[in-house]
Amino acid sequence: MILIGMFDSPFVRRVAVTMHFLNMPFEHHNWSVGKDFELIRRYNPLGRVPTLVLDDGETLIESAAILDFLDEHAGPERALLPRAGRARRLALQYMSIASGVAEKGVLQIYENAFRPAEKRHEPWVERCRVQMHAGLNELEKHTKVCKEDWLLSARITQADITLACVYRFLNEALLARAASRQYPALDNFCARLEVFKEFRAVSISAFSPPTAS
Ligand SMILES: N[C@@H](CCC(=O)N[C@@H](CS)C(=O)NCC(=O)O)C(=O)O
Repeated sequence: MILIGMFDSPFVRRVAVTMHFLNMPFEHHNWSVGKDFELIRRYNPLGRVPTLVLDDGETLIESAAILDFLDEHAGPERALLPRAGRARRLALQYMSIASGVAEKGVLQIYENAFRPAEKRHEPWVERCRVQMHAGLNELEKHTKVCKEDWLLSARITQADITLACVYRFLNEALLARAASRQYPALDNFCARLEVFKEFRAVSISAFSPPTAS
């Protein structure tokens, strides 16, 4: 399989980390949504990442849909999203908040990367910032009271992977510039996950925002 997209995207990274946890080898095309836009569009009509090209040439887009495929491919015993009930509901809830937070972070970055200074609209950026921090506060609350090693059960789930990838991305791209230690429970929880070989295998170096061309 070929995974398209840079690992400093939390959406790409959660797919890559998941493939490592599920022992699914892949080739990586480290293409940028900025300068490699036309290349990505050959595989994904939206020109977005992650995009996963399967061995038979079929192409999957949208990280949630890709993760769904990977879980199905891994089988019910190894799947990373809990199968049913409250654990599944909560996992999806945490993943939805984390993805929403990531999207709000990406929008703030794109405001600078893709929009000329005179066309930027600070109230819109501030709205994204408020939404991002509200989501992070919610995740901080859940992480603080979580009694097990993982958010939902005695084993790792997709909620843990998604949360760690999103938080790392935000730290690299946005939060480090703000006051540190805003989210101590998230700091501790995510640092613990980053030590796993599956996370280390998908390392991100210094974050650099995309450029428009
Ligand atoms: N909902 C999408 C979000 C993916 C996403 O936002 N990808 C960004 C990179 S972090 C992207 O492709 N940006 C280029 C664009 O949207 O034009 C997913 O989960 O796959």
